[in-house]
Amino acid sequence: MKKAFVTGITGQDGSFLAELLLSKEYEVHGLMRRTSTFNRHRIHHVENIITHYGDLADASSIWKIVHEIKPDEVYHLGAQSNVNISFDMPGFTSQTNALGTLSLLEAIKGLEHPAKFYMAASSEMFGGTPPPQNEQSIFRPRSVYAISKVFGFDATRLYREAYNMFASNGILFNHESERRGENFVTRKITLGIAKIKAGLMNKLYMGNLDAERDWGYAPEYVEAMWKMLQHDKPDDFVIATGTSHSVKEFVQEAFAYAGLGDWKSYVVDNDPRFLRPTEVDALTGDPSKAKKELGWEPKVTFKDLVKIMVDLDMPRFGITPHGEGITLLGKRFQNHFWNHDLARYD
Ligand code: NAP
Ligand code: F7E
Repeated sequence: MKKAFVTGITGQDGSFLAELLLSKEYEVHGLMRRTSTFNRHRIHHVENIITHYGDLADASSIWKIVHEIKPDEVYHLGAQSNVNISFDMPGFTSQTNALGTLSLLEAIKGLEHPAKFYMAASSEMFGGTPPPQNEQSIFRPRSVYAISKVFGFDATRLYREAYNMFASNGILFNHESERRGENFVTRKITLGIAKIKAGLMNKLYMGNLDAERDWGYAPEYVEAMWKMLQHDKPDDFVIATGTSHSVKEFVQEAFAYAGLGDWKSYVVDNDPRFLRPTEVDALTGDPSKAKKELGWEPKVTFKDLVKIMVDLDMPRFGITPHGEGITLLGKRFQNHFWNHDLARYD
């Protein structure tokens, strides 16, 4: 039985990856940080995950856990992953994403049999480089988050070359799901729609609707991570759909699918709270290398993704996708869990 260690197991990707690895009969270990509120909601339905308390900002905890587990494969997904918040918390973002990666690589290097290593790098690293972006495109980071990921990417390559480690970078473009963090734009939109339909809110405050992103479906992207570590050699791969849409198009598609009519009656754009000091205008990945070498190809389209997310957020508020009103269970959710104002979050 292979042993995998996943940092960021409580996050969107970590939860899908844990399910995938368990289905492949791995022993799955995950890093979990101590928080005062419950942070396991994405994995509490998954049995057999072995969790370890630690923090990427605490190198000694990382060293100890890696040496206790002695994993065969390490999937490094833990990060302060919100681009906008990285401008507010530049130190923590760098400590976690850049130095945290270094601590993990050092710990793995110290093992008698160093584990294979997957680094969750990001399309955000391309920043100001115009699309389409592939493995040869230049990094022009436009946020502290992006800088911290360039550090992680370079450290991964360095350990591959300097110490002959099996260390691969996945340059993943945006991928979303019903488990996406609530302050990323797609989820903010689909949760906003559900709240509007439930009568809890009548306006959705947003930032720049002109930005373009290449959005895929997260469960398909974690398959690519696993494939990278099964490949015959360590390497770097772009993972993307190859098509992009503006935030406005996502809004339009989602409001129309939910049957709310003209989105302009509900959405306030260019709210300064959600504009970034520097924006990444357009990202479209070229995933040809992953297709050719890993046999990886996405199937879920942009329209499918919108449907999945709208369909799965509506029932959280007791609304059926095409809106026959609100159930008793929905009312309980409204009162106890979801009765907060999304406009206060980015
Ligand atoms: P996510 O939902 O924000 O999950 C991030 C995970 O990192 C959570 O488990 C979080 O723990 C953990 N974490 C944060 N700070 C930590 C620290 N100091 N020590 C230990 N753990 C810490 O992110 P995601 O969407 O699953 O993305 C997974 C990875 O891929 C991230 O590295 C992200 O930067 C990268 N990425 C994501 C995308 C995307 O579109 N989703 C695209 C490219 C790259 P808590 O649950 O306790 O907060
Ligand atoms: O923003 C615009 C915003 O926060 C997408 C992370 O997973 O993908 C993600 O980073 C776009 C940006 O994702 C709002 O300005 C407009 O142009 O959903 P997002 P992101 O910044 O692309 C990359 C690949 C990662 O690696 C990251 O970890 O949408 N936008 N209005 C807004 N964005 C937010 N969050 N909120 C708004 O109200």
